Amino acid sequence: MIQVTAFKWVPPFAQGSVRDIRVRWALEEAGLGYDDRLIGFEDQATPEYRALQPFGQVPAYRDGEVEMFESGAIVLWIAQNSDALMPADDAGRAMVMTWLFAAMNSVEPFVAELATIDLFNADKEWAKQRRPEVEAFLRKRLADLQTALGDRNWFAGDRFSAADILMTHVLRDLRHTAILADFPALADYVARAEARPAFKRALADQMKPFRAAEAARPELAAGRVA
Ligand SMILES: N[C@@H](CCC(=O)N[C@@H](CS)C(=O)NCC(=O)O)C(=O)O
Repeated sequence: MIQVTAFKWVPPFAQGSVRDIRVRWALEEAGLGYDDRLIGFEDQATPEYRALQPFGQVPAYRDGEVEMFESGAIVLWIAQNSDALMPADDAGRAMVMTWLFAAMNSVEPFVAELATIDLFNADKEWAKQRRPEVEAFLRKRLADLQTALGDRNWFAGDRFSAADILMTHVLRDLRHTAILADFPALADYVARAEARPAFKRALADQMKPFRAAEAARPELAAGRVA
């Protein structure tokens, strides 16, 4: 049975964004069942967990064949054997890989820098000074991304693919801002991806343990944002 590690609970700002959702979503699209192995913060530093994920993070993944970490690599691995996530022809596969890496390497750093400022450092003086430039760079990247998408529904060959899982997840990390509203084609793209039943199942399954933890300890839910 495929196994994916995930957290038992994370603070509200991270709920729905933890990177195991990338893997859960890919597995759902591929029609593959899996077990989620839930870990607590106390498990992250254990030698047993570090052997699976050297940085103590989630997700880690194992199936009958391989053990892996790095969500992008895991999604790519799952996609290689799934028509739902990757076309059969070489040109199509190359395009999926291209856009999957574009999401992680050419878009995510800009989104992550803004999120780091807004979610962890908003009240710091350096963050207030740096934020306008970070947002300006991000907006330029989003404008280029929107142009690249054009009037297509999906990034690689205009069919849903593993690349869209990564790109959607990256863009979702802007949902604490209104920035995406200024890029309507990208906002529609994210909405289209989030409407997929496989995404909804992945999200619900990530949230399930968080809700259970909060039902047992209501103080954990304090500060929830949508
Ligand atoms: N590049 C890694 C990053 C994994 C990562 O940042 N995981 C976060 C959750 S989204 C985590 O486990 N954070 C806890 C920590 O770093 O201690 C991947 O994509 O798998």
